[in-house]
Amino acid sequence: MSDHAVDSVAARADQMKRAARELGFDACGIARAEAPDPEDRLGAWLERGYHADMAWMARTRAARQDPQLLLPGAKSVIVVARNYHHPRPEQPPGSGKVAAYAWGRDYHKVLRRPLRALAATVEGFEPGARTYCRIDSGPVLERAWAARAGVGWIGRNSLVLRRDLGSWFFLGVILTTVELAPDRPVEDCCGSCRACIDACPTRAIVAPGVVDSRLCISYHTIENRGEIPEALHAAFRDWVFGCDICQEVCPWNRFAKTTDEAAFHPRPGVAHPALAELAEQDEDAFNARFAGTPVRRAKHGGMLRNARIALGNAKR
Ligand code: B12
Repeated sequence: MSDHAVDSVAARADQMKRAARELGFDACGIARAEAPDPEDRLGAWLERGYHADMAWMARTRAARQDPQLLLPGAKSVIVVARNYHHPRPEQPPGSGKVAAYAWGRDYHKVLRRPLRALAATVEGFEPGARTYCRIDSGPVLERAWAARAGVGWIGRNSLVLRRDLGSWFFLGVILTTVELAPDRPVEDCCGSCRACIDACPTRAIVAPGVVDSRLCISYHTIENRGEIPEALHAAFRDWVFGCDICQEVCPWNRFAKTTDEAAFHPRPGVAHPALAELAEQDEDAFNARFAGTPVRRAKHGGMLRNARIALGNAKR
């Protein structure tokens, strides 16, 4: 490769990072589009059944591990992070808790446009350049890419962490056929801390960085479309959608700053819905209350189930 080519891959990478900042992203890093998971951690996770009933995780295994299946000719992977942190509002008595990522407008919708605009920047570098963009909606190992791109390190709770933001951020990924200078992974700063492992009330973090979804409150309250095993009910406490315990206890989250994206600020009635009301709410009321937020993913029936468990816990 000539010096000029090296310069241009570095200059293009810098330009991408500037564009990402201008579009409101809090961090941006670049990785080579190599196999993201050579140790087959995803395979081991699936073989142990840690994906619970998320059959789509098993179905898309090959694509998650090979970027060439998603974008033939891919050379680089651009990873962005967007802070969604906002302090938890005061919890009224008799209410349940919704995970912070779901308090505002759905992040898929908020971040789609800026991610597309960032993709347009890289497409402008070369005639015929192609991109594949996803935010939590494609068969992409977003956290493995984020670690490779130096956007953060993978914490014991399995979340990507940064010294400046903690873990309260969404990830977005762009695969591209354009070559860009890659970044280096950052140092793992968890040290000997095991606060998240010890705080999880269902012991869902079965090894550092490994979550068994069959035990995870987040999985059951968001993704599980069936019954929640009774043995787990008490540990769910007042969580009715998602769970933030393994993030709330993380010392790095003390450094989190409130997001400047107003769309992620808590909407009235979303962070702490009244349990008695939620457990009786009809489908129209559910849809109206949570319109445009990620909470819709649990569906009306799922939220009734979750609210009844939390109501039972409140009476214990
Ligand atoms: C399936 C899924 C879930 C499942 C399973 C969670 C899990 N830990 O795997 C459930 C429903 C439980 C879940 C819950 C949550 N999720 Co989720 N989830 C996903 C999804 C769609 C796939 C994750 C996945 O591939 N899991 C399978 C395992 C095997 O992969 P992995 O944990 O990513 O691990 C890989 C690498 O991290 C690597 N690895 C692991 N350890 C190490 C160590 C080293 C040193 C290295 C180099 C690599 C490495 O190995 C694995 C394979 O490569 C991603 C979006 C995406 N497409 O990636 C969002 C995503 C991971 N979720 C996200 C969020 C916000 C959450 C919740 C916080 C929501 C909430 N408040 O309730 C919780 C957190 C619970 C937790 N501790 O994980 C964010 C995380 C952002 C961040 N800062 O990390 C993501 C990235 C979505 C997004 N675009 O923002 N989630």
